[in-house]
Amino acid sequence: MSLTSYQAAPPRGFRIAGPSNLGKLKPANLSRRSMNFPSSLIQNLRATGKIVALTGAGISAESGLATFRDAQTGLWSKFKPEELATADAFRRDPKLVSDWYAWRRDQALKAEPNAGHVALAEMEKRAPEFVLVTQNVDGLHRRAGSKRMVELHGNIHRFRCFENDCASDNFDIDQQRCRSCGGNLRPDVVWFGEMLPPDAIERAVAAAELCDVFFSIGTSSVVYPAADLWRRAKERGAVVIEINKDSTPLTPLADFSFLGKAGEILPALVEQIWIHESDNAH
Ligand code: BJW
Repeated sequence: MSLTSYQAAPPRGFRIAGPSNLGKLKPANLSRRSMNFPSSLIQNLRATGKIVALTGAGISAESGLATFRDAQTGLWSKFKPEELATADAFRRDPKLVSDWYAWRRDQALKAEPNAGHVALAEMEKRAPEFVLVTQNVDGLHRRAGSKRMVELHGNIHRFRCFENDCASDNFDIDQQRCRSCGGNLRPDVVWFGEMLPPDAIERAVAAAELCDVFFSIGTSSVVYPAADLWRRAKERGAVVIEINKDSTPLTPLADFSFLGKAGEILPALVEQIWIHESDNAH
């Protein structure tokens, strides 16, 4: 299949659903004025249930969370996220790194899932073998209703013992201390130079190698091993679709590349593939 790039026009009228109105996200609430997607893509998606969606920080941008490689604002503007997200940074200055994560945890709790998160939860209900693989640690996919998901880089809302990786979770969260050994607590996320949870990367690779359609959504495609998953899918014959506000190293290699916001493109796609189809059947 040849490379195709589309400049996505926003589907006007799609309603953004937070957790409280997830139950109301029925076909009637979705926009009728959708984008036009290529018919080969529509056929492909309708014909298969084996879909993997890999997401990155860009999908949470429309919920108001900073992406990883955006400039940070305010208090944190003098720090580079890449330099704070390492075990060395934590060893050097645990308070600085813990405070940064506390700030991000707070931002994530205040944020609401956006239409992109909701559309992926809807896709899961319609595609029988759908797997969501996320690099995000913010918990917004789960809050949007996604269930079949793999968190590759952990979860910012959990902690573990930094000093001894103590098996018990007897933690003093307020003091950020492990009660078993007295050591510092760290967020249960994957920093640069650390192995991904073996179970998570195994499940992600297996899903990528089995799928017929692989979406890469809102990720810069530069952090490995996540950035390699699309290649594994493509080598086994999957169609690779990218949705991103800007181009990335994947863009020239994807089968379809949609330049635009995930929160606008994904709901329009779900509507056209599954909801129009079921409407037409009645
Ligand atoms: C929108 C949008 C909208 C905005 N709509 N789009 C092979 C080759 C080279 C290097 C390596 C390699 N294998 C391993 C490495 C080393 C390293 C690595 O990849 N380095 C590269 C940077 C060069 N990888 C690792 O260290 C990994 N571990 C590992 O491989 O272990 C084995 C090993 C160990 C020791 C030695 C050797 C091997 C671990 C990686 C862990 C990454 N951790 C972080 C932090 C998590 C916790 C936290 O959140 O604080 O994960 S770093 C950060 O990057 C975070 C993200 O999940 C990850 C990816 O970022 P993401 O999501 O793509 O965000 P951005 O900001 O980069 O991009 C946002 C995108 O959205 C942009 O493209 C925008 O355009 C777009 N966008 N708004 C659509 N509305």
